Amino acid sequence: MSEEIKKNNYSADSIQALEGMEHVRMRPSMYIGDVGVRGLHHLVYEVVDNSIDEAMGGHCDTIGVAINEDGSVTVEDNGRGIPVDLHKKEGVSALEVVMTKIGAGGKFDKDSYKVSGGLHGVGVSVVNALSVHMKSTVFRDGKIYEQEYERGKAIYPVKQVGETEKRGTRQTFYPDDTIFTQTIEFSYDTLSARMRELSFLNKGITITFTDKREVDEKGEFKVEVFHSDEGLKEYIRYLDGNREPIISHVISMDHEKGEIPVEVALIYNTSYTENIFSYVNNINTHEGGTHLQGFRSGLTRTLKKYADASGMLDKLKFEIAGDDFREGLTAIISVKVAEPQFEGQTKTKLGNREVVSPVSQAVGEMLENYLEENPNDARIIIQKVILAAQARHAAKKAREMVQRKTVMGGGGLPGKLSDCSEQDPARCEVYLVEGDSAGGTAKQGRDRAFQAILPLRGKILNVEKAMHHKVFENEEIRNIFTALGVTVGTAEDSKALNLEKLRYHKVIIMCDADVDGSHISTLILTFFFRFMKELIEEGHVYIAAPPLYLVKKGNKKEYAWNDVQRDQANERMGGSAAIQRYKGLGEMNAEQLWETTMDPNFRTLRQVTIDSLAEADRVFSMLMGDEVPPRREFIEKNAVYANIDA
Ligand code: 0RA
Repeated sequence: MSEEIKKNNYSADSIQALEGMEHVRMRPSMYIGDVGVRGLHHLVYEVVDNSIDEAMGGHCDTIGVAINEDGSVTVEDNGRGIPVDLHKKEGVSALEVVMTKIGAGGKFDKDSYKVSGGLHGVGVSVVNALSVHMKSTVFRDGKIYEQEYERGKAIYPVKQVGETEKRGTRQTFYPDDTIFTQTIEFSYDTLSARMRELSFLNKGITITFTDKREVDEKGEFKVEVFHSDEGLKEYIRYLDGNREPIISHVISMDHEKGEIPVEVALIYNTSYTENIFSYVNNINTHEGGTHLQGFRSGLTRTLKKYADASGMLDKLKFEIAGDDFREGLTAIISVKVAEPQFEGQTKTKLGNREVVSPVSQAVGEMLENYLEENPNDARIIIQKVILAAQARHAAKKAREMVQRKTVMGGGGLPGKLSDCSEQDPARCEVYLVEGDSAGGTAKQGRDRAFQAILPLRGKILNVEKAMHHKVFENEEIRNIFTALGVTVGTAEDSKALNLEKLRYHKVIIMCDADVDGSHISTLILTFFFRFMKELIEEGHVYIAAPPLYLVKKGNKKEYAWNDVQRDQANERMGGSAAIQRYKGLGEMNAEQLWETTMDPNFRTLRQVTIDSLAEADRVFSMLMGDEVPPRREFIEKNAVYANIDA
């Protein structure tokens, strides 16, 4: 055993095989959350996390991530390389212990800057257990070592395969399709968004992301290089690129206070949206927690103090509330916590109390300095806060109107809603349908036992550009709230959505399969994302997929959802079938709409999911905001299915 390893307290019991690899394969969701698309991508994050840890410890600066030709993934870093010498207790190499024993990774290197935890940090052995094949290559002490595994079991002991000047670790794995039965295909966009996010969260590291599955016209792979020298400051500029700032700089800070490294960046823009993204150990904490609490209290306290001293609030007739300080605010908070406690429904809420005050203090100091040095910006911010308070009073009135009219208030359901007869929300679904005429067809075609129809008039309000009270005053939007039976505001949080009375567990957006239709779906999705995010996060939102073509010959008919299917259907019918292109839902009769788009046995529903809140925010602000060029570019790039679920 080497000196280094002894120094790191690499003793017999420091590696504990907590659970067997068999257990991982039996209960994969316990380790990676689920075995769907999300869990699949989680494998990559797990492996990359280890390299990020190595980089944060100051041992490497470059990470390569590649989707290979065969669909496997390779992650490589230029760190110290995982040790390969003998592990006394286990009688095999340290590498083999890390790769094949559950729970070994975390306790491995006490000196290193290790912060992984929570959702991630289950260890690379979990990835190994869930892969049909995995190969580790270590470049260390001038030598190249290799070991391969099948479904988590080493197929030979670590062997030296050559010499090298390089240092580092390379991991290649091919996910097990008997575990990931839904798909083992990695999404370029999902991985690329995460690598970008990681590069902003860990400034100075270079992450190269390559997709080798296909080549472009020039015969080259798709490659992106992510590197950020300014970290969160740059991240804010990226996120808010499609919004108009009202102050001259991104306000930011990066320091360790006490034991807890805190990084914060923020800006104010002309929008009415509060956009705070919080991270703990590079994990997006959707549900917030103590770091967010610290941020809010630091922000409110400091701005309030400044505003009071400025005299700008003197003639004000109403109270300023915490929310008012956050309208038009985009902020990112990133903390690193050694032993994070994650709470909440999705285990994405930080519970560590000791985090509150260091974050609050750091934010306070940062803001105080900025306001002092930029009095003009300070005035602009306070003015915005006052306007927000005014608007909030108006919005509150409008919202109370909606509440009074919701089911519980006895105001009844919207007149346009054709409800279903089933009472159990878990079995009920509602179709939000573009236009009254398609709504009529859907009403005839549906199974009224469990399917409700709510027709929406033309283009619903673009909430991205509207003040909040306008949103709650809008009739279509009020109908959606009332029909769904959800309300805004809980005892804990005035803006949280109350889903307890949700009347349908599937909310299905059904629009024409054309540009207008996709615009309308996007408007509805934007509304859900900004005002009913929990509805999406809980998996209740779906998009229906009406067919594009009807292919018909004699008494044979087939529907097609794309040109390939159309041509195949035509061929099956001998090549001379009549082809009808549906220009909208309106061209289908009730029976056709049922058969293709509403019958649970045949329809395709696309569930709307959010990989990254930050990326989704950016996409919505771009699609629905003022700037035209980036929107056009996005739509051209995503021509067939604009990837709105980011
Ligand atoms: C513990 C000890 C040492 C290296 C690592 C962990 C290590 C792990 C990973 C995982 C991915 N890339 C990695 N790079 C390094 C070695 C300590 C030493 O050499 O002194």
